[in-house]
Amino acid sequence: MADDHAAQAIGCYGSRLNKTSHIDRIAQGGVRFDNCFCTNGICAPSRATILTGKYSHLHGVRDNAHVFDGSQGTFPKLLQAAGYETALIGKWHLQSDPTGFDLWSILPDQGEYYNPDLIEMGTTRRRAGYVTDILTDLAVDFIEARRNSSRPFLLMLHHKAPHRNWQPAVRHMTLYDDAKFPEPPTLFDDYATRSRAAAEQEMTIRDHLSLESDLKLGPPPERLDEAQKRAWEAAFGPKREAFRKDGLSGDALVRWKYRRYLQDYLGCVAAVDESIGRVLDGLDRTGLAPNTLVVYTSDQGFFLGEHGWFDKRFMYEEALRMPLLVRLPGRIPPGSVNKDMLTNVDFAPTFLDGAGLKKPPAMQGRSFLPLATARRVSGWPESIYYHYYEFPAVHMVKRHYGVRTERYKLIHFYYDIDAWELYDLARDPRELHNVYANPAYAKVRRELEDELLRLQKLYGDSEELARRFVETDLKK
Ligand code: SGN
Ligand code: CA
Repeated sequence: MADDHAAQAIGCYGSRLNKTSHIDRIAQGGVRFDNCFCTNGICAPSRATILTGKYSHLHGVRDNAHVFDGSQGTFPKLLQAAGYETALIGKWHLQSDPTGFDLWSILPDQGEYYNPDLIEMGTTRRRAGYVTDILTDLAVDFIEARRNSSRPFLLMLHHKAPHRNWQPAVRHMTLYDDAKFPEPPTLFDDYATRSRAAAEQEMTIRDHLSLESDLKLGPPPERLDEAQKRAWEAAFGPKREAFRKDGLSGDALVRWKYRRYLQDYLGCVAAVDESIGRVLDGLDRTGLAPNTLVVYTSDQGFFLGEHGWFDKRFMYEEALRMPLLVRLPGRIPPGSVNKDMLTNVDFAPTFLDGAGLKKPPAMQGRSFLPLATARRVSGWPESIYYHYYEFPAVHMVKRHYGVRTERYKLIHFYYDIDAWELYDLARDPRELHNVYANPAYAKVRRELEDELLRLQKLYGDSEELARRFVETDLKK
């Protein structure tokens, strides 16, 4: 799993920005899911959902400030009980110590890109090098060690990259210096027709990226060693000089920021792609590949300039969609593509299914493995439910919940606002025209409102519960 890796920056999803030849190997050998969505688009809630197979209001991590209660049921615990050797390497972000793992090596909180600290089974130590490489070394060591074991295993490798503030490995610092990136048609979005939630966020490329740290016009971070600092200077120093000389402003400055943002974001992705190649090679070398379920995903999507934004959180497409590639030789036909609607709530039941285990009744999702082999699974859900809570907080994306079907999306923003948005994704894939008040959509709107209530009831969420959480969150 990567952190904040959008499908728009993955080759096999049709990226116009970069190539990811190693990540694509998973899709070539398995299935690419085109409609996988997160149910609450930030880090800790998504991770807790993946572990528990439950929505945020049930596992308790509704935003990044909540501490995960590690005594609850998770899929790693069930695999462990079934004899699996379980390991967790990388970003965790759930604040309590991991449970259900025989071995864990985690980054404290968000972790650092260069010379990061790792908490290894409770003991903190600093490791020299670049975070994506260090985590990959640990993962490959774990895979190599399986040669001497007859036990099945679970390995969760959770990269920090390409999370903000996008610091690439030394070897990738200038990788995109000559690249020209196509501009998203909505880079200069004016948010007309939408609720004020879209206009009032704080995550625009124009105003909310810092020149110093995000766009690296400042000095190298203290944490770098001397050689890393020299490489940093060599890569970013000339950009600082050019910036001073050019004196850009207005839209030209936005375009410059957009380009600098993508250069570093994609630079970070490049190391993640190499990492996946090394992990897949490790599985091949040890002979484990033919009998291993391999999954590549990200805790949520990300805006790469669409609507003028970076970051995620909104129920709009780029942030909502999770990349999801799954390989299981012998069970999933190579090169498949699936368009059913699934969510991160379905992950835990799927992983249990892959191991031949039944999901406990308390898990809310269902295994999507049958989707990879059958053209249609009868009774598969045709809509997904979303609920985002972290407000007021960094980036100021208002609380909202909603439903997405194959064609439509209905969103309700609440708390310091009471606003509805409705999108016809077939006519308006970029979500620029809110048709909630359009009489031509009255029937669609009623149907979606019913569907939203049905899903809230099904999953045990409600307007009233949302109001209660506002009170408890604000008291914190
Ligand atoms: C940090 C980032 C934010 C980001 C959150 C949550 N700022 O606060 O941009 O939205 O993490 O990200 S930074 O300047 O410190 O990078 S999450 O993926 O962990 O949910
Ligand atoms: Ca994230």
